[in-house]
Order: sequence, then structure tokens, then C-alpha cells
Amino acid sequence: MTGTTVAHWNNVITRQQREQFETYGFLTVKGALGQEEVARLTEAVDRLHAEEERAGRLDADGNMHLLACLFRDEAFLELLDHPATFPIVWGMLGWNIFGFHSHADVHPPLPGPRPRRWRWHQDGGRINLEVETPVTRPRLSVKCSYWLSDASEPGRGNFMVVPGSHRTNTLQRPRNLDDYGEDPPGAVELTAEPGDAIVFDRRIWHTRTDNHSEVTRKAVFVAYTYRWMRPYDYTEAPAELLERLSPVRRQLLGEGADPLQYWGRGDAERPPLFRELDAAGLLDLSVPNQRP
Ligand SMILES: O=C(O)CCC(=O)C(=O)O
Repeated sequence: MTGTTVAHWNNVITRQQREQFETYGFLTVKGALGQEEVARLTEAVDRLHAEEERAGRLDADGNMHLLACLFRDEAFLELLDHPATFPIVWGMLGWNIFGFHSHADVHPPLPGPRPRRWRWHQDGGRINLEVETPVTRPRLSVKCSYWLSDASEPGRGNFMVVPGSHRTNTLQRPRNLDDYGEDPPGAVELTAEPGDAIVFDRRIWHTRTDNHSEVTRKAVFVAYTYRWMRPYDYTEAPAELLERLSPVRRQLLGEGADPLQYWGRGDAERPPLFRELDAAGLLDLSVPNQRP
């Protein structure tokens, strides 16, 4: 069975991490992945990049933005409940969650200067149009990015955010979205070394930046939301995969005892993540989304 669980459940989000996440809308976990994990994941990303290239699915610059990568190589499944990041994910969202979206990205150095295309956004797509939001948009999802290449200096395709912007529903846009000048006030390029993870609230205004370095940028993203939402980039996890996974990983790939369980209703017992966290005494009942 891939992903034994009990050993994972020995740490929770710290008070400092919660405060940082609430205040800035993101946090960096230095050294979330060890060297061997970085090597294994890089091998998987490189293999997929070569496969996509052979299939003619890369863009003209050789970029890859491969959705649902969780199902393309089992190395990525280790990220689903990774001990360095998952306590932050469930600490912020609670236990009624699953991994609804993932991507593996490769961005080789650009051959020269390019017009700056506006890519600033909050995640969630139609959520931001369809969910009535008289005040601040709801959090609803948290995403982890795992850095495999060295982005320890700006200009290497770094992740850029406006810290604290997760509580602001709008961002002023420039007139020319195909070639803009200044980034929004307060924007910063976050740096990351191979193995670092950046965990962020879907509402933070963020963008990928162009890679003007000599280093090919490689990163893997895994996003989580509530089980009463739908997957973003897959319909159902293959049964033959689920049966080889731990109960928690099956939950995190969308398995549920019955539809009512996704809503915390019905006769079905609570899902595996709740049961295991509860058994380990890690749930904080002062946080509403951690209550049964
Ligand atoms: O690739 C990046 O740095 C940004 C990714 C992004 O915009 C997203 O995951 O929503």
C-alpha cells in the first residue's frame, strides 16, 4: 500500500504558520523535500516533458503545463499528504478535503525579451464570478508548489505575489494586457531553492513570471479543496490505482463512502483523514473546520 499514514500524523500547523498564512496569504516551507525526493520528482517531470514533446504537446518555447500530473507518475502521489506541507493544508482547510487539481510545469529559459503578458489572477475561475461575495471571497482552496529547480534569485520564472492581497477581491489591471509595464504595488517575486515549497491561499493575487535565466524552471503544484466541490482536471481516479493506496490517499483522490459523506451527512462514517487525525488527538476543536 502506497502511503502508510500513522507516522505522518505527528505534527500540526504551528501558531506562527497559521498567523503568517492568515496575514500574508502564503508561506514558504524551506527544505520541504529532501534531495532524494527532489531527484525522484525531477526524473518524473523530465520523463513527462520528453513524453509531451514526443506527442507534440509542448508550446513553441518548449513549455509544459501538465494538468492532473498526479495520475501520470506515482512519484507525485507522495506529495498528496507530505508531512512537511500537509499539516498546513489540513490545518487551514480542515479534514473534509481532497486534491482536486495538480500540474507539473517546465519552463526553459526564454531565448530573448518578450512582451509582458498580464497573468495576475486569483485561483478559482468561475468561483470568482458565480459565488456572491458581499465582503471578502471565501478561501475554499489551498495550493502547494514544490520547487525542483533553483529559483533562489529573481528572474528564474519565480512565483510572484502581492503579500496580504488574499482579502482583496479586485486588482487594478493595466490597459494593455498583452504588454504591460509595472507589476501591482507591493508585488514581490518569491525565491525558492530546490526542495522548498510555497503554500498559498487561492485568493492571493499571483502570477508566474517569465524565465530570463539560464536555468530551466521546474515545479509541481498540488491543490486541495472541499469534498463537496468537483475535481478540476480529472473525473475519477482509476479504481486500480485507488485500491493500492492508503485510505487517506484514497480520500485525497476523491473517494467517498457515499455522496452524503462529502457533505458530512448520512450514515457513513467520517472519512479516513478525520478518523486518523482524531485517533492521533490532533484535531483542534476551536477551529470550526476541524470539528466533526
Ligand atoms: O507557475 C506559477 O508560478 C504560478 C502558478 C499559478 O498561477 C497557479 O498555480 O495558479
